[in-house]
Amino acid sequence: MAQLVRFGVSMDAELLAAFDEVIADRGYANRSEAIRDIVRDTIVRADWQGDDKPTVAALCVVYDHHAPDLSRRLASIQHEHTDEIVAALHVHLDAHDCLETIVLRGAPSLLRRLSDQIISTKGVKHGQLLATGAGPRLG
Ligand code: NI
Repeated sequence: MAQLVRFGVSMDAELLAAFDEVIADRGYANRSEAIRDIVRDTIVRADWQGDDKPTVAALCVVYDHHAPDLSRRLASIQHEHTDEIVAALHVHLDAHDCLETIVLRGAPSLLRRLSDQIISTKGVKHGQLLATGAGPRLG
């Protein structure tokens, strides 16, 4: 088990009260758990600003599969990036729209470029990259 370190934090009382209110609304059991999540989020954001640590992400796109040539183009992009694409989930939302969640792994700049390429493909209605992270650095 990892070594646990305790440390003290000085903070304005009003700021702490506002923080306690927010974390209670979100369902945190205590400040420590909320602060651990903030620290992890800070590390994930820093990793995405750099480019030296491989990371993970989920790209979610919605598109009309009737758009000319779109399904073939999206499949083609994915077949060109089998090293970065771990898995894909395809849901037929209704008679027209499809939702795809594509799980990515690799260098942040590469994942961003791949995500931009997919989202900017003509006919994709909406797309969003969830840049996240994993591994021992997150505790
Ligand atoms: Ni579909």
